[in-house]
Amino acid sequence: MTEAELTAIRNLYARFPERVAHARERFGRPVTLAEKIIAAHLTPVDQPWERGDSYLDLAPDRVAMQDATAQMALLQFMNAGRDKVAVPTTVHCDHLVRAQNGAKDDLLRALDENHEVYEFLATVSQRYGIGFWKPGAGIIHQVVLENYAFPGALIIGTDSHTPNGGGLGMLAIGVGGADAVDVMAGMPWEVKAPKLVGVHLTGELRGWTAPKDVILKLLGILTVAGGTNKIIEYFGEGTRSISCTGKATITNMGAELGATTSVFPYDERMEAYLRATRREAVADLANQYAEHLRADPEVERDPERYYDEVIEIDLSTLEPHLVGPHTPDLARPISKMKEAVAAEGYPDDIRVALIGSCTNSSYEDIGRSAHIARQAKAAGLTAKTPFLVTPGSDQIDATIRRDGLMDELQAVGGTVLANACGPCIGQWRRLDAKEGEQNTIVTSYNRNFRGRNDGNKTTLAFIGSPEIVTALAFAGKLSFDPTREALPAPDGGQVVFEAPEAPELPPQGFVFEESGFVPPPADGSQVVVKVDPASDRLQLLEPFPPWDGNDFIELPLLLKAKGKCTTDHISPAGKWLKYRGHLDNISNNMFSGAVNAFTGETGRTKNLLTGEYGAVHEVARAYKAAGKRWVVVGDSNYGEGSSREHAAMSPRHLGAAAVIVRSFARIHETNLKKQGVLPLTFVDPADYDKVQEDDRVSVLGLAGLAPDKPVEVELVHADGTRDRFETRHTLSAEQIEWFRAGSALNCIAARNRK
Ligand code: MIC
Ligand code: SF4
Repeated sequence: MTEAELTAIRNLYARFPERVAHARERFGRPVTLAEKIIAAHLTPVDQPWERGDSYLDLAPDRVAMQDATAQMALLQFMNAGRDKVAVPTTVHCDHLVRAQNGAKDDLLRALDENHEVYEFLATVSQRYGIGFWKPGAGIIHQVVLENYAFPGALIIGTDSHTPNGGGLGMLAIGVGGADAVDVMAGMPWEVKAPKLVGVHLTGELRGWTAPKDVILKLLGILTVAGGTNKIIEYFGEGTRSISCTGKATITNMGAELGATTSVFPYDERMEAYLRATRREAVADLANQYAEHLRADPEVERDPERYYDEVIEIDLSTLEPHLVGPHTPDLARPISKMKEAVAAEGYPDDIRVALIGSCTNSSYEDIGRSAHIARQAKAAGLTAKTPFLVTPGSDQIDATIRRDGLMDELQAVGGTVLANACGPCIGQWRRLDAKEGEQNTIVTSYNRNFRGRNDGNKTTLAFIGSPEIVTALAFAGKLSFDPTREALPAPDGGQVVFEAPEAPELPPQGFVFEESGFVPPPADGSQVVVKVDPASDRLQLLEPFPPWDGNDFIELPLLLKAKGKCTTDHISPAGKWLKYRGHLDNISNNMFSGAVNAFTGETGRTKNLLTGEYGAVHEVARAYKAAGKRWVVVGDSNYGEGSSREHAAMSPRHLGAAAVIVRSFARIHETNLKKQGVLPLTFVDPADYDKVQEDDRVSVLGLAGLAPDKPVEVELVHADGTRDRFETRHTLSAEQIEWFRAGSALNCIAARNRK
């Protein structure tokens, strides 16, 4: 930690007492933790703040970006007309490493395959004053937790699991690249004032039950849309029974609720983590300001008065859970898994078990898994399935190696992968299952959308805690309940696993690994940013054209998507991650995972000019070539999942004028706004059913587009009949300017030119 970083923390803390007092005064009541942190970051201090209604302008303390999203963010930033980033910023190379043979080989191959992209990210970072974490150094969220997160902070990150930092008592929020560009360009960050959900944790975590089970349980209660535009604030004595990294698992996966972010109150477990990660000075400061880093005491006594919604979870009776397949909110306790396997016909044989990822690779997680492995080895068992381990960072990796935990996992058949995203994001060269083959895998990751891990839409992925996944690897059966059942041992006896136990922090301290970090030079103005004009991986951006001032009249319907349409459906990752810096090339994946509501087919649609069916991106390109823009219609929680703005930029690039859905996920809706695409929601969700395959769509009254004013949409059906209905938008006055200018970036660039 540098002196400048410590000074910034000191200055922020010094603001807390006054800002918090001001917030109490304005609301005329005690305030919650999230409210305190927001109050300390408002810019200006006095602005309208109605939960669920106003837009807040905030000043984040820092920006973090991972390689797959940083490319597009930084290509945009280069057009913003700035010389240097306005706030501390880091880039982390984690998503582009493919998992195949194990850490060493995989990393070498990644350095070779992605050479050009890493070179771009390294030079653009140097040029604009950004810290650069090299490939292999770790996954963004783990590295941020170890180095930059601190209680009371506000950071934004171009990755939906940025809320991982909430485990250390901060508001860490996932955003699209264009939001990061605003902040790096010195502008405030804008967000809809979130509603607050209070989650009251009582009792104590113990035995097999892990922090992961808290969030899996909550997903079952709130579902994948239940957190949209809300902050999940945990409170109650149960919070103290969860380690800092365990809290981070819970807040990380709060992204799966669609929540703006999640946060825990500052406590001694966080203090211990700060000290263990060599940030004693931050721990001392946090202790000094501790009362501001927790909700006011009245909040816990009468939570209904302060939160929009309160949920109770008793940790003492919470069972380990497994969720899936295909969605993280299909939750059930492990004791009900046998029934689910029988009733749903899930393949019972587990083909691969995977632990780690940004969500679950703490010292404690690996220690608890190693405890299971140790017991298995003593009984003569080895893993029945391939067992893949992804450490979250170099620091964790080096520490668990030193302490022998890695050896224990390898001794029972574990393969250690690079400290990177790998199989979690489809960067997995899986050789044991064929495309189209139904099969079961278990992971301790956070997402399990179709095709997510191995690109195979018929793989069923179930998510559980690392210790449960490890135990399942020895059974090889999804229906096995390690908390109650025994496994046959080679000596003819039976093995019953004891509940896992492990220290939350390494007794001998962490091994510090900083060789992966390149700080920016004091003056980067002479650094040349490398982008080869002939590259197929990087492409400089052209500004999108401004709105022409006319209504959208009878635009072809490109696609009506049915059911779940996540960003993985709109712009899949896996093999496509390669093109994250090349807008035209990546656009060839556009909507390739979306289900066509008329045909049930995936990734194909009718070209209304020719009547023929084709890949959605091809049809879009045909419209573009014919000088036509187009409209997409979608279902509920459209754009759930990733922060990748490619899911908005590709549509914009190929001609999207408007996207009309039943409801949006937060980050994706903002991404569409940023890129100048109109995001509209049906006022009456039943109007979705009026949309027919050959429709032309008009969006009317755009000259009068104003905040909170509904927008009229007309469908012109093939037989000439019409349907008219109202849609809503959530654009603020400023966001309407983005639409008019063609994108938010066009607005910033125009301002910086003045
Ligand atoms: C994810 O977990 O889906 C990712 C890959 O980390 C994404 C970011 C991306 O698509 O690059 C996310 O969560 O935002
Ligand atoms: Fe990487 Fe997976 Fe974490 Fe996303 S969820 S940052 S892909 S490890």
